[in-house]
Amino acid sequence: MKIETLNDLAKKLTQIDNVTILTHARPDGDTVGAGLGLCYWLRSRGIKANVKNSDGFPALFSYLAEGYEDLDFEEKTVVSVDVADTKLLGSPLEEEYADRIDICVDHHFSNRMFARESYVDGDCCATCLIIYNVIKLVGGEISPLAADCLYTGIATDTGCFMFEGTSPDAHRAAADLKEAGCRAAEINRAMFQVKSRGRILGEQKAISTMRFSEDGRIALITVTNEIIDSCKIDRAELDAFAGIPLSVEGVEIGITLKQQAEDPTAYKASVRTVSADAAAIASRFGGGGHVRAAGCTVKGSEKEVAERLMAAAAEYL
Ligand SMILES: [Mn+2]
Repeated sequence: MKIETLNDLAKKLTQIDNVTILTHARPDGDTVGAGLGLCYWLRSRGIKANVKNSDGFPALFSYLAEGYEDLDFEEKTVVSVDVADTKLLGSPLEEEYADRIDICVDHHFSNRMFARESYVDGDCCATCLIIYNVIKLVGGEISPLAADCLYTGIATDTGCFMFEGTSPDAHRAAADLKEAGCRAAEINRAMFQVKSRGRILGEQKAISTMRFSEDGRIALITVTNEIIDSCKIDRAELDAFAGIPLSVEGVEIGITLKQQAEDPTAYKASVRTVSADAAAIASRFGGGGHVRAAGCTVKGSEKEVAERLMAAAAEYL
């Protein structure tokens, strides 16, 4: 069943207790921020809540879990945040919870509506923004740590407020969260400025593979398994490589190929665009995504894959 309004969602989230909050595997700032932010807020209202992730919480987000400890209670309600499909829960949470999620809060249009009740706002920049809006609606206090959580999700899902879809609401929420005590500058530095040494070295090697076509309007880089292994890059850090080609002046379509560890003849392509339809390009190869950011997997030699993708992209300039 659909939860139609934010009001209805707020009502439900204030009437639950003994809550397990589920976040998606390979966690990002939005799922971790929404999970812990909601958890802290529920706890501040005397509601028992825990947050779970199949992969645990990455060190990158440990500042959001300062002082967090699981509470002991008999679970009554299961809520998922930023999870578009139960598959994304990963193992073991998928096996354990897939068929018994009570409330789903999400901002992906592609949400599979797997929960008993779902609130999905595909126009909202971040699940953290939905949680923030709920708290504002109920009129609750936001602790500095909860503010850190919600800010992190909004900042990361909007690419530090740089993506086209960043709404005025996202900026207003950020201002408000700053007033609530969030460490915006520190978070921005940790999320958007600091990189591991491996990542910097990997970027250097990946950039050296950059090739251009269509008078420099299309750029492509390849991150091979050799680069990933020799630079000891955490696979979680690889997502950020997708932005590199588009950072070159004059480039309108940027493509990043990632050789797959399990199958070296398969390349996962991330397509990023300034104004072209990235989803349309990716769908030519059986993939999909958003208008400015999409992905697909293509098999073949690196040269073949690169040439096929660049040729397809040229049709969308
Ligand atoms: Mn999200």
